[in-house]
Amino acid sequence: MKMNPWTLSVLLLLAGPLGADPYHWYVEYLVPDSFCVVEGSTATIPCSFTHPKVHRGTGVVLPVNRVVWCRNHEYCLDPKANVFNVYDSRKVRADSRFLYLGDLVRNCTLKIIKTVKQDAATYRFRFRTNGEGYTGTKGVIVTVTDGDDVKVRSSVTDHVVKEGGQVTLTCTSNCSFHQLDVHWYRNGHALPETGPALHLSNLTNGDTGNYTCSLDSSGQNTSVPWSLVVLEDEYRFGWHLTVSVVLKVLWAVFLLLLAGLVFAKRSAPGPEHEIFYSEVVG
Ligand SMILES: *[C@@H]1O[C@H](CO)[C@@H](O)[C@H](O)[C@H]1NC(C)=O
Ligand SMILES: *[C@@H]1O[C@H](CO)[C@@H](O)[C@H](O)[C@H]1NC(C)=O
Ligand SMILES: *[C@@H]1O[C@H](CO)[C@@H](O)[C@H](O)[C@H]1NC(C)=O
Ligand SMILES: *[C@@H]1O[C@H](CO)[C@@H](O)[C@H](O)[C@H]1NC(C)=O
Ligand SMILES: CC(=O)N[C@H]1CO[C@H](CO)[C@@H](O)[C@@H]1O
Repeated sequence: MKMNPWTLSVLLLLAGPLGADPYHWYVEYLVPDSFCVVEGSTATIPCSFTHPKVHRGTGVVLPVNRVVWCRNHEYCLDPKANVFNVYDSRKVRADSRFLYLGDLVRNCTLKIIKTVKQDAATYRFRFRTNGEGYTGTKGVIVTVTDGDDVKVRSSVTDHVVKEGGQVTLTCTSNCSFHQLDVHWYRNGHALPETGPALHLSNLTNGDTGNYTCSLDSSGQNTSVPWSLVVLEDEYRFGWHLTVSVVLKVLWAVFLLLLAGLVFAKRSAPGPEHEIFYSEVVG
């Protein structure tokens, strides 16, 4: 049976995703769907692409002749290209913070240096051959945070916890990408524990203090402090002790007064005694 190239390509497309498919168009962003960078730092979006090695109809090898990275546009196909395109191989701007580290064969890695808040967007890659183009529509959502949103959250609502109790503090931010590198501080001093959650159990007064977390080991971009007060049991015990001592003292005073009253009554010369005396004397 004789097949024309078109039929063959349709059959190949039906056969599913095949790396060896010579008609395959594909863009793969080698990062999570969404990731976050701290303002001022560098973001790299690793990316690779595949394009047909031959043209469906003519069988001619098609070199890629244009690559574009755009933001917030589904196909990077807007006439107002300058608004959406951050990189265009046809119009390279020397001063751009958007650097294309890729090539025209299979690597489409983009680097954004000195990220600013306005860089937060969905980034997509498009490439063209002479005949056709293809956009990786899935894109990558990049968020940029200044670190101001780093917060300590607690498993307890009250900042006062009883001695021996426990509390779990978690460090949250929009930059979840960085969460693995969380550092903890008590009163500004680094704690040995790292990671998004800090478990404090068997609390003692020594755990009282202001807790902060940061997203990098330099200690910059720390959260606002979360204060913990561990209420000592001794204090509670002391309070009970005071009450019982006061009660005992009151009881003792009462008994003394009673005894004094009885004694006074017995020793004081009453009218009956007078009679008695008078009788004796008389
Ligand atoms: C693409 O290029 C970048 C920069 O040269 C490199 O770091 C990366 O490993 C390359 N990726 C692939 C898939 O070749
Ligand atoms: C971080 O998240 C808060 C709400 O959780 C939001 O108000 C703020 O705009 C976010 N910041 C960034 C940089 O996305
Ligand atoms: C907490 O204290 C109890 C009793 O003092 C002890 O048995 C236990 O090992 C302690 N747990 C931790 C995590 O220190
Ligand atoms: C924690 O912070 C509060 C308010 O900023 C401050 O009054 C307190 O002294 C701090 N506690 C410690 C142990 O540094
Ligand atoms: C809010 C804050 O402290 N942001 C800082 C986070 O760290 C970067 C890099 O060091 C600084 O540029 C930000 O000012």
